[in-house]
Amino acid sequence: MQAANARTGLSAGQQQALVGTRFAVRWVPSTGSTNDDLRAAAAEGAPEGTVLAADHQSAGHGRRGRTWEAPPGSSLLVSILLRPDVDPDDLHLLTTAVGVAAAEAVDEELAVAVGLKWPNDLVAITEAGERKLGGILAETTWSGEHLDAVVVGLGLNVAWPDPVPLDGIAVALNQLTDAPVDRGDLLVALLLRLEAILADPEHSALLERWRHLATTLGRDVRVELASGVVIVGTAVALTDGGRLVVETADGPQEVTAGDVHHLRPA
Ligand code: BT5
Repeated sequence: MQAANARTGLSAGQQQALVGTRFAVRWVPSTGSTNDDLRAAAAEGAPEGTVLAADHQSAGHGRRGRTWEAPPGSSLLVSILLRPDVDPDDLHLLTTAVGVAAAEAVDEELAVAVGLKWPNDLVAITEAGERKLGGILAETTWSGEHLDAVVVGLGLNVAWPDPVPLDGIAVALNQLTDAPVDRGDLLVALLLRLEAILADPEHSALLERWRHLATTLGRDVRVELASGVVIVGTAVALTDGGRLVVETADGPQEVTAGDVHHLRPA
C-alpha cells in the first residue's frame, strides 16, 4: 500500500494553480471538524471560496450525527464555504457539484473509476463489491429566511493503514491503485473542476455528468427515510431537482433524502 504524501498544505505550485479561482485554501494538521469550523467562520463573515482542509479531525461527522472515521493523514478531509445565490430547492446541486468534481478529479489524476451513490456517497467497485470511498456533507447557515452560506464537506479515503478500518464498508485509494496519491493535487483538481461548474449558470451539463456517474440508477433499492419509513423498489430516475425516483409496487415515489441500500450487486 502506498502512503499519502506527508506534507501538510499545498505546495507553491498547487497554490499557483488556484490563482484566478474563488478558492483560498488553509490546511491545518488537526481540528475538530472542518465543517464545524467553516460554519463558525461563515457566521463571522468568511468569504465565498474559503476552503479548510485538515490532516486529522477529532470530531468529523456525517449526516444525522454519524461519525466520520479517518486515521490521521489518511484522507482528504476538506470543507468548502459557498455563498450561492440559489433557490433552496436547488441546494442539492452543490452536493452534486462537489461529488461530480471529486469523482472526475480522482479519475483524471489516478485513472480510478468512482461512482456516485445517491445521495452523497463516492463509491468504487472492488472485487468484494461496492465500497464507500468518500462521503459529502452539505450544511447550511441561515439569517432568518435568508440563506447565508453552505458548507460542503468531503471526506475521501486516500491511504489507509493495514488492517483497513471499516472493513466491508469502506475502501481507500491505496487499495485501488499503486500510483502515489498527493492529496494536494487531488484537492486542486477538484477545486478547478468545481470552479468551472459553479461558473456555469446552466445546470444541464452538471446533471448529465451526475447521471453518468450515478451508480444507483437501475438498481433495486431499499431507502430508509429520516422518518423511519422504508421504501423498496427500483431506482428509475434522478430528477433535475435531485430527487430519486423509486418505482415501487404502489407506483413511483420521489425521495428527497434518505439512506439507500443497493439490494443486489451492480
Ligand atoms: C457522509 O455521511 O458520508 C458524509 C461524510 C462527510 C465527512 C466530511 S470530512 C470533512 C467534513 N468535516 C466533517 O465533520 N464532515 C465532513 P453519512 O452518509 O452519514 O455516512 C456516515 C457513515 O459512513 C458512517 O456511519 C459509517 O458507516 C460510514 N463511514 C464513516 N467513516 C467512513 C470512511 N472514512 N469511509 C467510508 N465510510 C465511512
